[in-house]
Amino acid sequence: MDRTVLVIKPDGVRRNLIGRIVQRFEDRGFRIVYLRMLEMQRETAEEFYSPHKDKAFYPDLIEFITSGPIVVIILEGASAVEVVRRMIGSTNSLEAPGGTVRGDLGFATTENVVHASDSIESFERESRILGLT
Ligand code: 3AN
Repeated sequence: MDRTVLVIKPDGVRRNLIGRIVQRFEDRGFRIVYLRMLEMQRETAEEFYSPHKDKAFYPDLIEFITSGPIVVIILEGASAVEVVRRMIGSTNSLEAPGGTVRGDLGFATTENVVHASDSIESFERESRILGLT
């Protein structure tokens, strides 16, 4: 069994989508092994998104992710990283296919409802930064 980090971003929380998002992953067969609502501190956000620090959208991204509560979840299941990435859809919600979280619930790129680890290494890195391990 693999594990992955799923984050419901501030737009998802503000729009009262927590239940519906979590439901999708439970319905698919994932087990929730950790779930917590928290506010990401600026320092944590900067470390979390450090791979993007030279991108033009980085300041907006930091502003956005620290703009309100988020929900941090660890999901466990077969090929969790790959399957959850497929279930959230592409970064730009407008291009994400129907049936994915972003395709069904999102309409922007920075404010794209959820984050999920894109590799086992990212899962380990994000777990460490978020203080989950
Ligand atoms: P993903 O979340 O699909 O793995 P990443 O890791 O490439 O996407 O980007 C991290 C976050 O940065 C995205 N979730 C999104 O909020 C924001 N982002 C990525 N690319 C762009 C972009 N071209 N314009 C605005 N925001 C972006």
